[in-house]
Amino acid sequence: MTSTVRLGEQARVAALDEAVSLDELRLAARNHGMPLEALRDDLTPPGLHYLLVHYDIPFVDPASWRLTIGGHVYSPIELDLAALTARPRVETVVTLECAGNGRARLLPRPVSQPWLDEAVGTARWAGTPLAPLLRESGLLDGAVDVVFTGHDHGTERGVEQDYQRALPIEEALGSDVLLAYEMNGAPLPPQHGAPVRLVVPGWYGMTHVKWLRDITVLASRFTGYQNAVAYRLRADADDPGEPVTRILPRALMMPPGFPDFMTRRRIVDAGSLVLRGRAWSGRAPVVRVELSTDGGQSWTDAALGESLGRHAWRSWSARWDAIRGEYELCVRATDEVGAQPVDPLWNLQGMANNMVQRMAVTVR
Ligand SMILES: Nc1nc2c(c(=O)[nH]1)N[C@H]1C(S)=C(S)[C@@H](COP(=O)(O)O)O[C@H]1N2
Ligand SMILES: [Mo]
Repeated sequence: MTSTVRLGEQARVAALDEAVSLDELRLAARNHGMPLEALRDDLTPPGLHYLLVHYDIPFVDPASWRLTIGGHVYSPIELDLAALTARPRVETVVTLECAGNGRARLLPRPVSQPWLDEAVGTARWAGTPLAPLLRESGLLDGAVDVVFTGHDHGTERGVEQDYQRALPIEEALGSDVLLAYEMNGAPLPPQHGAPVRLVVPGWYGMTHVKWLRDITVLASRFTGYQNAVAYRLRADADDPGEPVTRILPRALMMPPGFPDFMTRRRIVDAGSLVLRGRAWSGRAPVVRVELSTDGGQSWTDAALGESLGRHAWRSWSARWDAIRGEYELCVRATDEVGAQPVDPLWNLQGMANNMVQRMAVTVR
């Protein structure tokens, strides 16, 4: 049995009747979701973009910031911010989603950041492509993984660590992978990785390492915590599981009408209305969005809006002739590989649960 499996045994699943704990609430108060009404915007204003920070936000001085590229390379590189921003500049609109989105809707509930549906946001990231820099560092034969290390530090299930995530070399050399220094036309805000973060379009959030300080090429598989223990789809503690990689399809609806304060149930006037939202997938292009007004028993097609880019969410709209009564609205996306499941796909750490969104609505 490998250490991968043993460390995973500490992942805790709540008892069936166990309420969200103060520890989970503390995480949820720090790491906020995107208010679903922000689905109206193509680009999420930075303060409304979801936020996930494993440890503390490190405050990094841009003047003394350096990035090193080393390891299994011929000529290691060190860059300051002026040298990085002087390199070719690329902009790309990318939807980011936390791999734990949907976790709190699993039964039993894996104990961690308790996201419902809202751990998502879309930004226009500007930066310089990573691949040319890796090539300039003189990659040696036999490179396997590229490890990205942030400035933040903590312990997680007993393991002290810098936040580190590795990408297979062929993914790290992808033409759309960026070292980003701007979000929606402004320098990165502290919470989103200032001064420089990694952006890997199409991959779940954990890959997009913030407060980047070091890039290390390895001639073997990275066995660090965030790759080998966290972010795996495990059936149980003995299952090493498959790694979590690209974003599965999901559609979300902008809540119609107005909310009840405590339950967030929507109140809508009877009549014809247009429901709107966004859909995305990092795995394959979204080809269809469907709406259900009867809790997922029957579905009708929504109209898809224009694409903002391969890895940006796409708007959808659907007309609903709302008649007085109580409803559960559902929406689901289908990409070229398949549709979102109506029922959740359970795993030990609550990763990649893209079950359909459900919204309680009263039509008056
Ligand atoms: N250095 C560092 N990078 C990180 C994290 C972190 O805790 N430390 N969290 C990751 C996770 S799990 C997610 S979902 C995204 C969240 O990005 P955002 O807060 O900019 O939305 O950042 C990723 N990058
Ligand atoms: Mo995440």
